[in-house]
Amino acid sequence: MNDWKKNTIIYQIYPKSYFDSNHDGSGDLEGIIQKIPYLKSLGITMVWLSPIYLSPMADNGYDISDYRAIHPMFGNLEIFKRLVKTLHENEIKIMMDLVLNHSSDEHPWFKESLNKPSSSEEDFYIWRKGQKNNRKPPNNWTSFFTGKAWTYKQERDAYYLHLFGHKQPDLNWENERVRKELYKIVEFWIDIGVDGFRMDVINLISKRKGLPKGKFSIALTGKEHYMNGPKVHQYLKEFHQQVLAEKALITVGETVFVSPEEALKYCHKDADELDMVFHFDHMNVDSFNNKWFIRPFKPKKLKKVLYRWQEELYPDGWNALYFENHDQPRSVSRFGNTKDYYERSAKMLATVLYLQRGTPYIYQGQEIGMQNVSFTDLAQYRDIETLNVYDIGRNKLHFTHRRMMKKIRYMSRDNARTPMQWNAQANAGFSSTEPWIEVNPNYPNINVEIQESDPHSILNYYRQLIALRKQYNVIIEGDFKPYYVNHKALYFYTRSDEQCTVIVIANHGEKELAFDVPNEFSTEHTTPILSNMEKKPLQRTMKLAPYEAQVYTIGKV
Ligand code: ISL
Repeated sequence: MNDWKKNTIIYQIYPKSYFDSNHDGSGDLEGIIQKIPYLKSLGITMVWLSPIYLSPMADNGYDISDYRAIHPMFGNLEIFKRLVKTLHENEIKIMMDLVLNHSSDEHPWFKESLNKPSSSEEDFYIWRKGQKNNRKPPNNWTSFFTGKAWTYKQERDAYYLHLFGHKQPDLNWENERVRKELYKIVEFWIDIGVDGFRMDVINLISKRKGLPKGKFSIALTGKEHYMNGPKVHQYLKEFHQQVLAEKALITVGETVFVSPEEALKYCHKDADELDMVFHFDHMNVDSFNNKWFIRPFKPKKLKKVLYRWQEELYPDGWNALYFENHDQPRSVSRFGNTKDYYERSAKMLATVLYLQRGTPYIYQGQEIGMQNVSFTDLAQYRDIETLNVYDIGRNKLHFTHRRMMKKIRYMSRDNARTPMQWNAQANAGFSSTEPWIEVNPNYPNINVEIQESDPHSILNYYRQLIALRKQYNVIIEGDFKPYYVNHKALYFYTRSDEQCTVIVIANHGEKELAFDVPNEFSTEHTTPILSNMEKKPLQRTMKLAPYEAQVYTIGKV
């Protein structure tokens, strides 16, 4: 991977919730343009936009009905081009979200496929006759959003496959015409000047021939027949060769349920597929089998997963470093302590994550420590997955309302989707009118404006971390080595190259922690370079307060 790619620091924007410039309650592209000075001040070098294409918005834009058009809620192509130009003038690149596993059922391709049946190879979607004289779906696969992965249509007297919502039919990648059409779409955006792509659930695009019956699973029945499916690497190599190769693009694939070994097949430096992937191992540490079966968070689990990925993707792969995105709860609420150590724990989490080897992804609002939202009423939620899960929980599993609301408050994707908190004015300065989803009521205390003026804020800590990555090449390229791997709360790892070593130490716990610094590190020639408390010298025996983090350099820089 080229150096510029390794140096890139990516900031994810969920456009609907970022900044509303036209007073309709939803964020838009013009709003992002207005916030470019803020983005620049963070030091990030690329923004990734969640989908802004034309869409009926059944899944907030992850259901696309025209891949070449912008949803009017966000603006139009002219404004988009101005956004690209203005970002580029500010030395910020732009990454688009590509949703190529499925489209919307309102896409003309689907309408045509519905009304003009063809043979299964020529179809743009995956249609099958049902079992039992067409009365039962073709197989037992279930959808990511609960329920069956098949919907019957009278028009064709058949069922179509949708691994997500019923308004998100899966595209038939077996059909070469489908692939060619999708590649043309990608070229369209490259020609406009886009610098990278995040590929939604890209490891699901190849389904096993015959669509066999799946093994029952509380998580997802059928997944063994399409996760990293038989032709996924063939397709991605073709995609790379025909469209992506030789272009200055960053690509990241969202790959659900991959192991490091599987991940390497996508992002090995010689794979000619993707630069890196988003895995979910660390997002599963507080649940069991299925994200809605929540269990208490244990810091050691998280640490082990992070270390494992650091070690196993080295040296031929490359990590995508993230704790948050538009599908995940807020990390400080999840892995930190918002009650007693709110700021400190938010900074500690950022320290251990972003000094690892890989590309940092910061999700909007994470840099100010935005927290989960405590909606009390189901009607306050907007997310399709959340609403479906409530329905199944109540009506199929007979869980109480209280139990379901507790799960939702912890895990709902809407935790990440409440409007960006800009200031203490009405609607958190996000919009002059009522937003599409309520703002987190904590906005008078947690917002950009307050944190701008406080040198010790979470926001300014993120700026320091970003600056460090730019200052020390060892943080980008250096080897990773963990110590105290079995300790339940202590992070101790190094990054090193021939010139310099960076030591990262942190206490992911509620109790003070004492430990010895291994003898191989001289305490004399170390320099403290960052801390979420007071910087202090490295000593043979160290004490760390709850959630304290300290970072040092040894040697020439
Ligand atoms: O949040 C999840 C549901 O439990 C994840 O499993 C999520 O569905 C999965 O990571 C895929 O996510 C991506 O594709 C979805 C879309 O809803 C998500 O927003 C997107 O990130 C379908 O396009």
